Amino acid sequence: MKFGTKSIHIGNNPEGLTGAVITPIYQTSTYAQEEPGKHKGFEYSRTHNPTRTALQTTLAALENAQHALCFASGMAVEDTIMKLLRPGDEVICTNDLYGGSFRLFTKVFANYGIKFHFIPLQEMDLVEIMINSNTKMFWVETPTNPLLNIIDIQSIVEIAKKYNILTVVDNTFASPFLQNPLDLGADIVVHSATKYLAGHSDVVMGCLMTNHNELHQQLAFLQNSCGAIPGPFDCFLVQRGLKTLHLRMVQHCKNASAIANYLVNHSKVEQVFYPGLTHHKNHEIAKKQMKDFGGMVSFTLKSDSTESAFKFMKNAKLFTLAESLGGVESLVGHPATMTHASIPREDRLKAGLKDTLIRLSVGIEDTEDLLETIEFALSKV
Ligand code: P1T
Repeated sequence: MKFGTKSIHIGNNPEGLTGAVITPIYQTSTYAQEEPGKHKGFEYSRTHNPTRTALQTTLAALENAQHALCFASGMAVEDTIMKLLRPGDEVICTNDLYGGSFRLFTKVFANYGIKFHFIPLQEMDLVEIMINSNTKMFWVETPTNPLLNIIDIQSIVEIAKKYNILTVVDNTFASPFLQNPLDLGADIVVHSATKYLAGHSDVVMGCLMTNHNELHQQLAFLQNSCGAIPGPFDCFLVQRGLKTLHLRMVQHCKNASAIANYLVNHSKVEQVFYPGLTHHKNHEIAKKQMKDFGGMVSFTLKSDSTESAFKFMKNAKLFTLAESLGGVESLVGHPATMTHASIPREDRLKAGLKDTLIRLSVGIEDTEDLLETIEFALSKV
């Protein structure tokens, strides 16, 4: 079964009592039991809820996984995965990653004795040097947020298997329509479902998928013990969003590619970060592991004043100035003061994230209108 059919049919079955075609929002905290311990598989909604189960079934199918778990946010997923580790364990992470992930790792889990190494994982020759007997996990974000670096998942997995290290891939920027890390050997895939999966900027949620039965059990245990679950209404919204993911992603990619190619040829633009550009340094790896190149484009202007960047953002009227990404409407963001402000400036600059970087989450509007907006905003710089 192909992706679009799966997103519409798997996990979406008419409900037994009435035949309702859409899975109901089971707004209940608990379930009647016939006798103590005798129930229909649902005891309490922190552990299981039918609306959540339906969504998890769809999500697992979209990442070719046996198991999926949904959480209250992308950060709640990351928090739960880190609880697989013990004091003294070490994690090797991408040095360009979502600022909130950096904050969780360095400001929360570092206090519990877990050590994080941030390196450019796209430079494969650096990877093996960082491994020691305490290394337990690779945290791979690809494409990276916000610089759109591409990390070779298969090559990381090869090294990870050699040293018995878990590979976790944050697949938020690609979406399962463009990239399936489990097929490339990763152990766990993570999404901020807030983004492309939900797709309409109206819900905050996270999810993970895996093919390991034991890991799934451990993660479900942690989820139930710690409790960061999404509510049934949010599950309904994400399940609805998923049904058009395959259509939305095509237009996101088309628009982003048109904008990236326009920016590359503009006299006021210094550098464009988009893995679909043939001169992008990881373009060949992107071509190998992704079906298309995604809806995110970052760039810098030749003028190195943040004021110029702000002027662009102010005048790009169809791009709302806001955090987040992956919704149908285009957004523009300034990572240094917004999504990545929690990373110390020195570390940001070391990773290549300049104060003047502009990040676009390109929506699914008509291409011509978006190009016109970009042209106008650049004329004001
Ligand atoms: O916002 P939340 O659903 O908790 O997801 C966190 C998260 C995890 N991973 C990646 C790659 C992300 O981009 C995010 C959230 N990012 C933004 C809010 C942003 O604007 O970049």
